[in-house]
Amino acid sequence: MSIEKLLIANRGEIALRIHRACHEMGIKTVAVHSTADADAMHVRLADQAVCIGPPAARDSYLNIPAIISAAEISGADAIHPGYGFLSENAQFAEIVEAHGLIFVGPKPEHIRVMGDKVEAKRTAGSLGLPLVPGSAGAIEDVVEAKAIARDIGYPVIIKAASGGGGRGMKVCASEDELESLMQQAGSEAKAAFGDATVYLEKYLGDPRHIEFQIFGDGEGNAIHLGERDCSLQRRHQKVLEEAPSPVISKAERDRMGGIVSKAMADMGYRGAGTIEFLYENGEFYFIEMNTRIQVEHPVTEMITGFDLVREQIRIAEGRPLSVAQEDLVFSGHAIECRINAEDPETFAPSPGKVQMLHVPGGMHVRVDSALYQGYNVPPYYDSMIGKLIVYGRTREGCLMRLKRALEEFVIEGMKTTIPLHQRLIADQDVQNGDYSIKWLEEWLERQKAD
Ligand code: MV4
Repeated sequence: MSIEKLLIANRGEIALRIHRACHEMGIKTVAVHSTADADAMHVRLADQAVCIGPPAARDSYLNIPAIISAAEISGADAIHPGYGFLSENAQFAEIVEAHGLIFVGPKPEHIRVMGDKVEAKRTAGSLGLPLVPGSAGAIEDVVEAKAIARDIGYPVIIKAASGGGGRGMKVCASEDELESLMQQAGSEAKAAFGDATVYLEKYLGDPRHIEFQIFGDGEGNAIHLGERDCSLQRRHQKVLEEAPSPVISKAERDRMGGIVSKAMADMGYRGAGTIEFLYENGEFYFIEMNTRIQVEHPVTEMITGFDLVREQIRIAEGRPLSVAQEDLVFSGHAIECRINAEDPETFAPSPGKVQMLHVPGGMHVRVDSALYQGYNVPPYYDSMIGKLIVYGRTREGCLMRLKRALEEFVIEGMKTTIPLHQRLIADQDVQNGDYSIKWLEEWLERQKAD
């Protein structure tokens, strides 16, 4: 089932990333766009473009009938959802397939299972992934919650089954707070996701966020591409990611990589996926699985030389995995800085017209961005306008090159987080790789103070 024409159901840098992979494979592309994105780079470069609605995402990039119609009108035979928007919508994947189109992504049933955090955890446990101690499934009542919390010990964390990405979590320090926090978590989850289901876990105080990239062929074979350390986050938004993690040894990578790829093979997983862990005191604890290509995938590409989007498309065409685990070599170090159109101190969005653009270049420097001089960054979408990804043979060399590349980067016309990255990578803890998921927000507090 060769793909000849692929519809890109996304915008911004990832739409461009997918377009590039397609053209390198001889596949024609169809861009879809909102009225706000008529002048976007992915629309200009694609072989065809279809306007699918007004600026609001729910009426355009989330508008399933409009996207399916665009695929039919343009004669596309596949749809790539990118990240965000419809990428983890199992129903969308089903509808795409029901129209005889190829969905470039996992089997709908796997998207659905991993979208429910309770089901995801149950599945991960049954596949042999290490879990955070906690309730076996959803918690029905306070008596049960108290028994489990006493058993695992406080503090505990209450999470929403439909949550994910940090939404709807409550940390509970002692039994007196448990009942009221459970009620709060349940009603907040009901309001936000239409589902009050919650579950309980031991609260880990100072972990790192380490995620493994995997690929499956959907027929019982899977590989891993090592880990990424994404601990530097603000309000559950990643700011800087790196591969490999500064704290994971080759032995640990091989061991955990073996466990995750065996799990994905056993589940019959298809396509790209990420298994997220918290890592504390030398132990991994599964928290969630993402069933999409991720923003930070380029750091894995840099240290493996393996094109993840190309592989997604090949697997969607029904081809086997293009590399065996033993042929994958991890070499050197890569760091990605997410560049947002935001005030680097207040993080207030700062959309506007690109008055001047100079992107860094040189050896081992990659910029994934759909910006161009004269482009108007619209205010309706995520503020990420690009990513700077830098490779070095060593982590130290990578940081030096990143500093150099950030110095070269010029974006005029809006505020960006480039100055934030310059301050961040100058910090001794970041230089030492000595940070946890709490580090960035604490550092930002200290920065405000001086
Ligand atoms: C946790 C945790 C501590 N203990 N679970 C936040 C997002 C969601 N993916 C899971 N999250 C967390 N789960 C237990 N048992 C702390 C977090 C967390 C976090 C995790 C990864 C990256 C950044 C974070 C920031 C705050 C809290």
